[in-house]
Amino acid sequence: MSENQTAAALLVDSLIEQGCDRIFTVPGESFLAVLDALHDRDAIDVITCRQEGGAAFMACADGAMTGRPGICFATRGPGATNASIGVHVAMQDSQPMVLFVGDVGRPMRDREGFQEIDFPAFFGPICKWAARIDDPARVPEYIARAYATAMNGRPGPVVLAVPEDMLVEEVSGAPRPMVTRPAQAACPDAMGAVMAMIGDAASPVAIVGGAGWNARTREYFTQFAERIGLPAATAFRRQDAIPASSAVYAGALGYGPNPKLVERVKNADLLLVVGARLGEATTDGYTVVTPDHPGQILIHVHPDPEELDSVYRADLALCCDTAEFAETAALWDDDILSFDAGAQANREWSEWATPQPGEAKLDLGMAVGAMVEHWPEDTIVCNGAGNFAGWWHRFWRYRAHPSQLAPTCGAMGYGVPAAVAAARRFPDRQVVAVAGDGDFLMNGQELATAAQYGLDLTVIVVDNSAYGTIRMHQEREHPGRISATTLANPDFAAFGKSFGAWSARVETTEEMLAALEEARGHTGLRLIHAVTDIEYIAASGATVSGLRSK
Ligand SMILES: Cc1ncc(C[n+]2csc(CCOP(=O)(O)OP(=O)(O)O)c2C)c(N)n1
Ligand SMILES: [Mg+2]
Repeated sequence: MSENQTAAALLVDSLIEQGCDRIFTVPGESFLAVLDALHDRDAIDVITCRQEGGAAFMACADGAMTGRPGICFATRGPGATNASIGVHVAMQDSQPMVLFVGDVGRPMRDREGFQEIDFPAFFGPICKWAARIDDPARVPEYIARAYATAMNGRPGPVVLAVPEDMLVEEVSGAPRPMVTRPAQAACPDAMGAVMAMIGDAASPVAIVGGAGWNARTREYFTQFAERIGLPAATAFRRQDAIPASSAVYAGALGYGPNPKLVERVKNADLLLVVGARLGEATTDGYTVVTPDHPGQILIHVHPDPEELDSVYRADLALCCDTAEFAETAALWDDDILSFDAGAQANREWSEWATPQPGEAKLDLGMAVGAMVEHWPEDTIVCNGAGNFAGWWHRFWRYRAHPSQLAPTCGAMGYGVPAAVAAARRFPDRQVVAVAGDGDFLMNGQELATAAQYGLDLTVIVVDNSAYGTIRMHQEREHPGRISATTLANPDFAAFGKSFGAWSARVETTEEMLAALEEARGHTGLRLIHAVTDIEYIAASGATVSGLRSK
């Protein structure tokens, strides 16, 4: 039990006890006491960012990589509202994260004090738990609970408001011991039923990823699926859940999926869904798999009881840790049928994921194909939202774990901050942020953070002078009536250079391939400004004018 410490010092020591080794922040006067406590605690690497949206995205991505909450500190009203995008993404992406918000002093509360917001009310609907620490003596309890809540069941974000005057109070007390994610085993009877149901199936498909899926889950689930020839598809933006090198990898669901995979899922007589929520993007608006899925058996394995039998009716619902499930399945020693479908689905995916030269002056399919050949297998690919991401989702081979940092909730601006977090967490790996011209300028200023910390990462800005995705939908709904979707852009290569990056501007496939090679040979910041034609809009080969004529 320590005496004479501030609540802020106890808070920081409680974070260290929970294994926190990094925080992302934009400072504010509301939590100076925390910054002061961090001054002489080397266990925590403090990353000072340029906008709280970027800082919160970094924390979300860090949580996705480590499985323990990524930590962000932001100041009251203006900082917290900026950071809210990261909280929303962590919620929809099921990623563990804790956002601390410096709050107004307790004597100022409820007068609409300077930058005051009722944070538990503001964040309540977009996080797992939002609370305020009023009593310094309870700091250890709140920190341990924040970690437990962020990691338990379906992981997600927690928001804790910390009043300025509470942080400077002196308090005695010690951190609570480290909490771990409870790993509930799969019930043996239910496992027997799973195996019997799969054994009776003619055309089963697995859809996996999410909810604390980790390297162990991946390893065992892949073993299991390979052993029985089970086609293993990944949920939207969970492509690193199964190695792309697996002989039964069937590709990813989500936007622009392989039509053959969609047919396979629709025609499956049994779906083994592990970790995935079967959200709107994965199921294309709840159509690829319908909530009642007539004629199909649905086995749903998820660590959170709230997810089971909620949107989707499950024929068999297993509430357990995905790694526990996968290990038990991999080591199951009763013989069950083996299917040809895994190899077949893998061939269909491989064909779909192999780029063919197209008409475009700068062919992004060929560029990603060249990256697959020349960049390391464990390269981490990060992206935000926009059409540009489609080429990487379709043609990049996500072979390592983690190797995909991409918001399942489709928030723009995620790629660069996620790449900053990845480059700091994995300094020996290649990290690539792929961004659109719209997407990039949402958080492109975090290149300053990358430069400040000497990080090695490459940014590819795909510039079609448009909010292309929206333009594409606009052309379909309101042909020929372009409204609010055109962008006049800066010189992105010069922008990169201003942060000290090596950069190049490319307009053709040949120039792009050469720039990629050169970028790979450099260290530090690298930026490729890839100028593309808005007409050439989707990895599926669709064009804006093609849509117009529909
Ligand atoms: C934060 C945020 N704002 C708005 C949107 C809506 N939105 C989705 S994609 C998109 C356009 C993306 O443009 P760009 O980054 O240039 O990529 P492109 O589609 O042109 O490849 C917009 C505005 C969003 N998903 N997220
Ligand atoms: Mg664009």
